[in-house]
Amino acid sequence: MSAPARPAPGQPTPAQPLGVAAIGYAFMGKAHSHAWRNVSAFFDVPAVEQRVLVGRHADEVAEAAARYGWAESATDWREVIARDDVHIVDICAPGWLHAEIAVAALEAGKHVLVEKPLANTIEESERMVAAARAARERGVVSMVGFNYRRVPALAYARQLIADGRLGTVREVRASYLQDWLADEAAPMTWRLRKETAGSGALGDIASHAIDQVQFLTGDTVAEASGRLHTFVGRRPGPDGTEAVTVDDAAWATLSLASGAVASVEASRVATGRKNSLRIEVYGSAGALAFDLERLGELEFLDATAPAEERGFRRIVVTEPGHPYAGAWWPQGHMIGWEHTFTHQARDFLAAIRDGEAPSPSFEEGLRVQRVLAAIEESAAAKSAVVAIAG
Ligand code: SOE
Repeated sequence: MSAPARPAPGQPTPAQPLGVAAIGYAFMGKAHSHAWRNVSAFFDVPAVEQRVLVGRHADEVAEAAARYGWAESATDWREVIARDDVHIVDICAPGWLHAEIAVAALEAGKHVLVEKPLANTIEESERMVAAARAARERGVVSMVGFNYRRVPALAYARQLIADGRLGTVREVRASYLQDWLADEAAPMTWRLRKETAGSGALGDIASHAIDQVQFLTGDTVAEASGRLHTFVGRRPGPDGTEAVTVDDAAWATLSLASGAVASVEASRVATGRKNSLRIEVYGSAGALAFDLERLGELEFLDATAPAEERGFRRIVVTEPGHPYAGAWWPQGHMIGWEHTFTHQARDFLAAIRDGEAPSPSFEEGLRVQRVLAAIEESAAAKSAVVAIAG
């Protein structure tokens, strides 16, 4: 670990706690609040104070702030990012707000953590990357919240692959299946409008799968071909039914720079699948399999073992030597989905302390965005293979 960096201008000295403001108090705001509340108790990172929770509706955000441990609530994010006692801005708002808030916060010298996907469009993502680069010169840190990188089993899978235990990676199968939209009566939300969400299952959950493909293999997607489909075209809203303008499901095949090939499938109408991010990686010397619905386990096959002994073994990823696990409970005592956000906050705070650029950076977020855009372009063209720039 490098020597602790001097605090960026406007940031506290190491002895002072970092003040956090979170923008958004729904599902992601709740998950991030839980992480900020616990991170300094379980990990050796700078102390944080949950200063302000921001949301549009004064009463609701005040109630959420009290419940989730925030000192205050507010409705105007612009006033909040101007405060001297706020050093970290955590953006949990819908995608269409990411770019405006992130750029303003970075320009104000605040460290920024933003929920995935980075933004709704390439243009917004590029603006965010430019602001993050300029801020980095001033010691200001930024990161995208692809929280599944912080599932201990997936972080360990990456280590096994990097250590060569799979040999040459040939194939990755990644699927992310949910069913909260399987019911045609499920109501309209901002997640089903292109202008607020950017895309449907593609940006919301295929983005996680694509990030995992690149994270696990350390490789980059070079080409994509894709297909999108909307099964339920209208959904009930407050004023009658409304048109759904995003995909319910997405499929893609991806070529990686190394020559490996990945398939990605994402659906929010996969009846019976609740939150199933499944990843399989096949290499010349071994294979791995993971399912988020059993997130404490990793299956590993060592193909160098004698054929008679070969088979997938189930590793319970709770040993002190496994990533993040040692900070929690004795081995075998499982942690859950919410802990991935605590691990994410841990890595973000460690990067601030050490003056290092955390991963996934906004550049990595933009790279995922380019893959999403290529899948959309290919789907619209109904056959094309689209090359990914950069
Ligand atoms: C909704 O589909 C959602 O909450 C995603 O937005 C999250 O990123 C994923 O972790 C769980 O599902």
